[in-house]
Amino acid sequence: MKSRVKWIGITTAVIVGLALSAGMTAGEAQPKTNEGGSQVKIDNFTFAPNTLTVPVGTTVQWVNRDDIPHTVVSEDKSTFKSKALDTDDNFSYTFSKAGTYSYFCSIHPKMTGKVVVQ
Ligand SMILES: [Cu+2]
Repeated sequence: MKSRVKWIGITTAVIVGLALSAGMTAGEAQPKTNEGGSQVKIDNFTFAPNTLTVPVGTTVQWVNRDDIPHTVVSEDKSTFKSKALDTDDNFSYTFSKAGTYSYFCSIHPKMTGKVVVQ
């Protein structure tokens, strides 16, 4: 009885170990399109990080992890403007000029965020 429990424990450890190493290999093989934390997560009516600082030329991706739709619209409403993003949808914009870009969600205008490009 005791040895059987131990065997199950070892098997679980091996399976978890294999899964982890497989995951790491797959992660390394992917092109690094979002290097340096250039992703903004939308969840619970919040953009996180609320202020993101990136170098010029960075493509920032917003991904909606909330269970209701949100949008990503620049303050001037013309620099960038996403469609309504459903859960797990994403939107990307490449910042080719330095500056501070404030943006908001047009569905919930109290949701605001900022990208600082330098
Ligand atoms: Cu919203």
